[in-house]
Amino acid sequence: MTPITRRWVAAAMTAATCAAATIAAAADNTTIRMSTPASETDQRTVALAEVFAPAVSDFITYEPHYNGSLIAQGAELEAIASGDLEMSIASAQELATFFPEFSIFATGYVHQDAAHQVAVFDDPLMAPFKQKAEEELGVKLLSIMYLGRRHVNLRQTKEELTVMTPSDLAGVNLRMPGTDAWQFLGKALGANPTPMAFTEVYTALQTASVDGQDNPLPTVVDAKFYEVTNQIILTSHLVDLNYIAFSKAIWDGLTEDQQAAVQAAADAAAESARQKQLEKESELVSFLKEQGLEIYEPDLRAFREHVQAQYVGSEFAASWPDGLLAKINELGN
Ligand code: KDO
Repeated sequence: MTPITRRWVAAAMTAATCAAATIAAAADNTTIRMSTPASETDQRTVALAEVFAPAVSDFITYEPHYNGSLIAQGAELEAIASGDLEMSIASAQELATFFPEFSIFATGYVHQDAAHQVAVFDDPLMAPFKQKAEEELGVKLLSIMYLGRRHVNLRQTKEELTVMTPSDLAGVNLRMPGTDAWQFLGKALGANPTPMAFTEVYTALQTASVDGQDNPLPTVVDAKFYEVTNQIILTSHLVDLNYIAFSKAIWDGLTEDQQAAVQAAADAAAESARQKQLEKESELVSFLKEQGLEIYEPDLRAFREHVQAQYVGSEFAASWPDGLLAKINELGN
């Protein structure tokens, strides 16, 4: 973190700790505000509402806020640090804005599948990352959620633009979420990335202010992007994840039994969402084809090699602890 960010976070965390102590002293029941840009029908938020919330309802009132309605996408971690929020579904890209080394988990073609994500998250290699987020940001990373394989999804028909290699994306105005790690990935794919909040993407596609976006198939369906796009190129450029992020100040005010219940509930919700998301990924190709979208696999080797080559020698790679990429690879197939 920069010195200014560090000072800001330290001050915000002190405020959050005081607020949490007041809450803990005042009541056995704590309200947990969860904010996300995702909808209430996204499998991750469904699992939080249907698996997490009931399991902790004795001592937690779960208050979800969807579609970025409470906190704008990307501002959730700061909000948790300052006590304005208690929970979010955070991306590695967002954590990388505070701790650049998290960008390793946001790098194209690093994670291989959902099981690999879990193996990495549960491995001791993750301990210093979790510790830093707790100690320097006041955010406890409880569990890992599977978002899915991100693919490129364009307005142009395949006839207008066929994408087989990264050079075919030259000049394509691709919406990517708005942090440096996301923008870097968009460039690494060969496209011209445009930062934009998730909640604005549908309209941007509809009005042709961007050519396309990237997201896993369940998100393309949940957010109805298929209504305003014509093709999906199965680039699988990022097996995407989110962390269930929880206020450390609130966590510290819970009893040991309550902490264990919160942890178990988060793990159960993550597992439930992962299975549903995997199921949806395998089913949705036929649904999307029925909606008239063209779906095809590009030259995956060309994409993988191009993306990986962009990271070599990048400022992101410079922040990765020595040997970490090799350890992550060893945990895969
Ligand atoms: C997106 O903005 O494209 C993204 O997929 C990024 C993810 O990290 C995640 O925040 C997600 O949006 C939202 O939860 C909406 O699904």
